[in-house]
Amino acid sequence: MSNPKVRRRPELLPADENDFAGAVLEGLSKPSKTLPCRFFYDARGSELFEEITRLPEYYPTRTEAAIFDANAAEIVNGVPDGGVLVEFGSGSSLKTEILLRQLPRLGAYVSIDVSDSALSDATARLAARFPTLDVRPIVGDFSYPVALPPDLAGRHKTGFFPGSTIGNLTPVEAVRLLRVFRSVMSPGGRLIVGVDLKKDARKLVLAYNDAAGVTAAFNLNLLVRINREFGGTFDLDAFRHEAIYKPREGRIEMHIESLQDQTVSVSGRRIRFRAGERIHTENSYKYSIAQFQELARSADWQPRRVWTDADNLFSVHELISR
Ligand code: SAH
Ligand code: AVI
Repeated sequence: MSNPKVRRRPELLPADENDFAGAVLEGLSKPSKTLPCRFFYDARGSELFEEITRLPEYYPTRTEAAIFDANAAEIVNGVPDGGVLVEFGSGSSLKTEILLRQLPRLGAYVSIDVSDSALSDATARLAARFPTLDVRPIVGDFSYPVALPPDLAGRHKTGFFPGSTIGNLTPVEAVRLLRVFRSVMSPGGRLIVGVDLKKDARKLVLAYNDAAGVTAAFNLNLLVRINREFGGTFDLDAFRHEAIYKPREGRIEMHIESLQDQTVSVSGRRIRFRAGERIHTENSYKYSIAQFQELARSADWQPRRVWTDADNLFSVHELISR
């Protein structure tokens, strides 16, 4: 039976907030070339990310899910009946189901993501599994204060930001984002954030250089997307995936490296690459618990409880608006 409360077509934010063409040309024209990681997530990119989450080397997803499984009742304690759960970068919403099972009287679940396809698939699945849940998908960039549906104003909001997606921002950007979330959640509000922890560099490097090459395909899919959407002429065989750990910055960096001197055309513009030149496509910062709590305080959130796994691979933080 279909759920009349579920909006199957996600709401759309203005297109200029998602200006892929401008960002691509700007990023590829810089002396050190970059591409923003939020553009990984077209339909194929979202599928590849889901494949990554099931890889033996990629420990974050299953470790965080196990933390939710073990502590779900405690984590949702603080979500009042009729309250709203707002998830940023919800993707497949699979881990969210662990919390939703504990929240039969939730007022609404707002899922925000740049990936239209991931949101639509997740919304359809949630409608089937949670027939009475009021799901409100919004396609958009969470870096901007998202206007929540007006009928939810005045309800208590709990923000949910799992997956260590916060690690894909620099610490300065992360503080800015946490302030944006505070404004979306105000007045009051609570935030549950998943954060990958610092650990042995070899384990980290393997998680981003899997043997099956799925992470490489995820990274190079950015070039496939540019070829398709902007008449790009990237030869996929002339570039390779690279992921390295930078201990000083405490981050994994993903790059796409040119294997030869070459010129590529994008939207009619010619872009030169030297052999060995790289496009920086993603950062994935790893924090200690104390480091992340300090970062949260700088954004005017008060850290409360923290949940981790026995091997201290991953952490889930509860933050309260100050
Ligand atoms: N929360 C899920 C998915 C994490 S992958 C999990 O924990 O498994 C990161 C998700 O964030 C993707 O679904 C991607 O489409 C989305 N995303 C990345 N940058 C975004 C942005 N700036 N605004 C909105 N969504 C974004
Ligand atoms: C979504 N994000 C937290 C993932 C990460 O681990 O930084 C994206 C990813 N990149 C490569 N593998 C997974």
